[in-house]
Amino acid sequence: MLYGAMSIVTLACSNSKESEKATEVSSAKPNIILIYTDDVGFGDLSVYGGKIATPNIDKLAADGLLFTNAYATAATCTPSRYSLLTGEYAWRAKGRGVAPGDASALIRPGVETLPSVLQRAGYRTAAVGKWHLGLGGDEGPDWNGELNPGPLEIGFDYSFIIPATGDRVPTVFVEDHHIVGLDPSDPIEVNYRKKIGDGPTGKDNPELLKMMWSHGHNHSIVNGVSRIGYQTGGEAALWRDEDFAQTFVDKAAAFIKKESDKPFFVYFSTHDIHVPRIAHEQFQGATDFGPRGDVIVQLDWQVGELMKLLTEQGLEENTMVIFSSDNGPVLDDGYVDQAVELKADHVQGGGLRGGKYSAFEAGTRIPMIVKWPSIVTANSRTDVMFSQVDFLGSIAAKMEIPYDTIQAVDTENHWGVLIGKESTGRASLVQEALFSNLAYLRSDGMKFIPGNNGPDMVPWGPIIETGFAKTDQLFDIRTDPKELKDISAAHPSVVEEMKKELSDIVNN
Ligand code: NG6
Ligand code: CA
Repeated sequence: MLYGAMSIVTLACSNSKESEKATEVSSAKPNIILIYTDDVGFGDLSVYGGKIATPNIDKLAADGLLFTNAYATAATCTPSRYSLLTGEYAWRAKGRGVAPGDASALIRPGVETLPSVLQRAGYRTAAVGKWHLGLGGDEGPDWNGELNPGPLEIGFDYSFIIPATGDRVPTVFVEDHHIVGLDPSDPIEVNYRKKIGDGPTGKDNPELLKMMWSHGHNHSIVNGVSRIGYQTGGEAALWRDEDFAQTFVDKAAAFIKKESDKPFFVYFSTHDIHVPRIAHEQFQGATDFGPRGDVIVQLDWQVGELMKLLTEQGLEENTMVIFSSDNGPVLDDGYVDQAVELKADHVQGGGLRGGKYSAFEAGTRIPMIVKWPSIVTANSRTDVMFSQVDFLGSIAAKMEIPYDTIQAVDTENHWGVLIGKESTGRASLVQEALFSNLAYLRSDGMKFIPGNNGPDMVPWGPIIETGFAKTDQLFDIRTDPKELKDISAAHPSVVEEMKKELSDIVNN
């Protein structure tokens, strides 16, 4: 199903006196849970036309507001997360592309962040799940010592994370400043340049794998899966991929139960549906779509568990739940998990062109739902353009908390759009694709992809068009939502205008 061509905001009306009263009582400082999923495409959820049933996520939409023109800032994880948390486009400095698992902290103490704004508003804040924004100072992470700086130094009161993604070493959980369950007599060592220790690798010992690699991902084997990077030691601390979902739900639940006498913010960053797609045993085989289907079902289960908790704790009415994804979808992203073979009629990008890594729409247009029963109209829908870089500015404005506008230079206040009460959003946004190439989209539907020398297909395994061409491209995504017709030759003045606008933003 393709929503791109819709042009009016449709908001169901239910403005009773009752709901206005509730608004006054509860709207000042709602709890906020941001469920930030990984690689979930615009068409991956059943509420967006996906073939795999996601009843709990669909229920969020039935209870809240569904976005059809919401965007991550980038088509990969690290830059999207960087921008979401800081309110600054990641491409403004080098070194903010997909981070290796031993990267230093990309967001340093003192930098303005969404959680630090919320701390100043009196919130208790937690980061649970995938991090992928680096840990430690310039010398890199001290895995056997204190992992500092990390989430706690940039606005989170509590963190329980995996350092990067499931496909990268070290394969351990980190709680606050330390690896969980590390035995000091068996220190862990990590190396991204050369093999260390005498453990098996995916390259040399494929017979030990429960899921074969397809490209990259053939270094150290942990839990029957080979990863990117080499690792040795730390045996007692090594994770089981199957346990991610339950572990994250438990950690978030414990935080919420402990902190619910104050407003709280939980950045619940699921590993699903990133590779390796190893669902818990209870979800394995849940659909006919293979491991990618399993982890979509597991993702939906996590949403259901969190919503159940809110209801049990009496927190549902005044908790704003935001559900979104960090970038678009990919099928084969490095493991042989039959995502391509079993896809059948599921259209992960919802009919948009491209996918993860791409400058085309499927790279950054992502699912987004906001549920907040006391404020947001149930079963409503908006096609107003929204960028995740605006969470900071919007929430800060709502809380009336000043923030560092020099650092958080790209964020704007679109609170009204976020809660479905405003039909004008930002005028334009920048989309970061592979190799930091940029595309530029205006709210009038004009999309400009500057000419560049990048490859036209992602140059390793995934069969995805990058959207790059040697010459400038122009699309009108209102009339051509699949970006099939480059109209740059017919509209040279629009190309020039947009080139100038993009250059002004880049040089700001
Ligand atoms: C790529 C990995 C891919 C994934 C991606 C980051 C290879 C061949 N591919 O380099 O598997 O890890 O990085 O994904 O190594 S992201 O969602 O975290 O940005
Ligand atoms: Ca991602």
